[in-house]
Amino acid sequence: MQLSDGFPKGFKYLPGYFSSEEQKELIDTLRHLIKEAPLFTPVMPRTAKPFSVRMSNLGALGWVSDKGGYRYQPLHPESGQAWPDIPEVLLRLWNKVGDCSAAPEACLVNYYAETAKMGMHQDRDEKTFEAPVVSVSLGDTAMFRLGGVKRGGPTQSLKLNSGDVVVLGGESRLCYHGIDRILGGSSSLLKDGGRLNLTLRRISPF
Ligand code: MD6
Ligand code: FE
Repeated sequence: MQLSDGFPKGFKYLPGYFSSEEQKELIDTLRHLIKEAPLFTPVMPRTAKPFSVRMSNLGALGWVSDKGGYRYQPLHPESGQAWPDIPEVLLRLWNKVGDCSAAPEACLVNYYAETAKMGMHQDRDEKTFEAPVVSVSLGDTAMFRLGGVKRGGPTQSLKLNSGDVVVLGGESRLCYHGIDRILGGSSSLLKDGGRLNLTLRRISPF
């Protein structure tokens, strides 16, 4: 089922896309990958204020933020190592739901402890907006806020549960969005609680 009523064109909300068995396998895979590319705490450009979310990346390029700005880079900022490959299961997801002929180049991994959140933002550090951003939620439920392409317009709130997939493509690609809060204890998928969000992205024009 694909719910699209009331959502911007090109936005897809695919609740329960991954079964609980598939979610467990994905978490096992991610646990190994995060050992190779540990979560780090990015800081805001200029102010150096730390994000409440911890991050890592998979793929040829990874999104980082530090005093110098936001950018994509091929190496982990702390270990200096290349990011691990994006696992097959996520490449398959992109091919199924992304409506895009080019492969993803980055998978941003965001870890939210119970108190973490993410302010309203657009994903616009990519060099192309032709490709969508495909997002997977795992672990505790999040309150996701979706706005329009202009800051300050009307917004709607959506609960993202473990296993849900969201696609920001087409006209919705540059919609503002953020995470208002995490519902702590709502899932037992992650041993230590909290939420993982994966976002698959294409950076280069194709
Ligand atoms: C999150 N998601 O779900 C934050 N970005 O934790 C995002 O920032 C996001 O869900 C682009 C496309 C889909 C998303
Ligand atoms: Fe985003």
